[in-house]
Amino acid sequence: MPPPDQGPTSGPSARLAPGVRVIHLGDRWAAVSLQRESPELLVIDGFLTPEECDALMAAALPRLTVSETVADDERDRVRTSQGMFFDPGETALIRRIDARVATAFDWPLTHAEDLQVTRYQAGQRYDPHYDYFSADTPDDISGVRHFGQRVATVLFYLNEPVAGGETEFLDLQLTVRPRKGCAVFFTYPEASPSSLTLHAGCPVAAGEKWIANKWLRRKAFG
Ligand SMILES: O=C(O)CCC(=O)C(=O)O
Repeated sequence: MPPPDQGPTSGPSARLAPGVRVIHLGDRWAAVSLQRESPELLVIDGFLTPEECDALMAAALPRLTVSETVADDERDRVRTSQGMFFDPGETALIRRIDARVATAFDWPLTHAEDLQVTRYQAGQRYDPHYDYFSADTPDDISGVRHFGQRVATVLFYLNEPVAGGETEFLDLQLTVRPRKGCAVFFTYPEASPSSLTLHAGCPVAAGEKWIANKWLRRKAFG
């Protein structure tokens, strides 16, 4: 485990050889249905069980508030959804998911934000954005000095909207359709557009879309 003020030397990664189609999550194995390099991007089926997805949505529902973005004044324009954060290690389920993320992507639990759950209703979306913080948002850059930059995202789909709600990676010409329990992992070791991680949550055309996010940091968080 690295000291809290000093990140691990290399970044989070599944460290899978090209073409490997399974990943060990610690307590279970899961199927890798897509693997790309530069940036490392994996789609992992069954990272969460359907029951775990249902339990996360039920626990999050009464605590949802309007979602924020990296720049609050932008929130109506770029992200229209409701969200909440679980407290660190709040329940056995949260601890289990944290442990799977740490094992799968070889990254200390200390260097990760709390699990966020987001609900999009019909018509809601998240416009194209990067997950790292930029120098254009001074408050966030001050957070980066304390907690380190974000270096990877784990995005979990908790349900399947009736229509729409795909995640689009604009630089990669890649569209991922939400499938319950599936996780998308992608890395951006450099906080720059050269990471090719510009992505968007497409508008939900019908039904609801529920996701969870875990962002991994360069330094200890919290
Ligand atoms: O909703 C999606 O598919 C993408 C969500 C996203 O980009 C985010 O939460 O940072």
